[in-house]
Formats: sequence, C-alpha cells, structure tokens
Amino acid sequence: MIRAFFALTLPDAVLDQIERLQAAIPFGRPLAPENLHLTLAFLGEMTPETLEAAHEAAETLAPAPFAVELRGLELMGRPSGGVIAAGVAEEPRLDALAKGLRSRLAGMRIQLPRERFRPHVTVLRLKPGDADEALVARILGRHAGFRAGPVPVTGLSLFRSWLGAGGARYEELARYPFVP
Ligand code: 3AM
Repeated sequence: MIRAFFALTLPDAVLDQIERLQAAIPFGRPLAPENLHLTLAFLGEMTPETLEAAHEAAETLAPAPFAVELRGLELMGRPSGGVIAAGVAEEPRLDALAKGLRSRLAGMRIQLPRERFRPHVTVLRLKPGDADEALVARILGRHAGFRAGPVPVTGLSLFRSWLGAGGARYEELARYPFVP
C-alpha cells in the first residue's frame, strides 16, 4: 500500500519565513523544510491502481494560477500530541480547488474523510511534556501576527508519505501544473 496525499508546495522565501518562526518557538519538533506543504486532500493507504486513478483525477484539474498567504498560528489537536500550524488567509479559489479535487476523486470512487477542509501548514509537532496549555497559548498569542507569502499556487503535487522512526518523510510522486 502507498500512503499518499495531494498538497501545494511552498516557495523558498516562505520556507525561510517558517524556519525563522520555528526557531522562535521554544518547544516541539519543527518540520524540516522539505516536509513543509499545504495539504489539500489526504488519501490514506492506496493500492497502485487506486493511486493511478487519483493521478488521473488530478490531471483533469485546470484552474488558473493564483496565490495565497499564510496568516496566524493555531494549535490543531491537543498540546500533548497535536501540531502547531500556520493558518491560510481566506481564499475562495483555494477552497474551490480543494472542492474540485475532492469531487474528481469521488468521481473515481475515492472517498475522502468527510471532515471540513481546513487549509494550514503544519510547522511543528508536539508530544507529551513539550508544553502545557498556558505556554502554547502564550506562544500562539505572541505570533498571532505571523504572515508569510505570497505562496503562488501554480500547480498541485501528489506526495507519498513514508512513515519511519524519525517521523514521516514525503516524496513528490507527480506534479500537475496549472496553465495561465
Ligand atoms: O502536515 P499536514 O497536517 O498538512 O496531517 C497529515 C499531513 O498533513 C495529514 O496528511 C498529511 C500528510 O501525512 N493526515 C495524516 N493522516 C490523516 C488522516 N487520517 C491526515 N489527514 C486526514 N486524515
């Protein structure tokens, strides 16, 4: 089985901004720059055949390129095991892209979890003992004004997730460029 997801990649300037943010947060495990992305759809464990169907679904997407901006920080999950993520400024074209991808996947009979699409970029992972709620709240408050961007959305990528002892590692399997 192949664990896979669709995501947007981030330009170097934004990776640098996130790296500076990570350095300013005194707890958690920062994600390495090559593991930073904006997930559009988590596919889960796929057979090679289903993955091929997902690939074909993505190939039919052809939105015009646009850009998004990262804005603010949030805790997703609990301080004892969640993640700190950068938020994404409201952008209808991003929501439309995620929705278009999901409906094309559904057309290929690939059903995703029904949870609402919440655009974010995971910047660090927390484990028990890293930080208590008060400290997390203080850091989120301190970085509430975090901004990074622009993130040009000029294509979509299909990633494979390799789970290992040192955490997940992501490999780009395919890229679907958008045509202006
Ligand atoms: O790094 P982010 O949060 O953007 O959280 C996982 C990660 O996204 C998410 O898919 C990306 C690559 O692993 N993910 C993992 N398991 C998931 C699940 N069961 C999941 N998203 C939804 N449901």
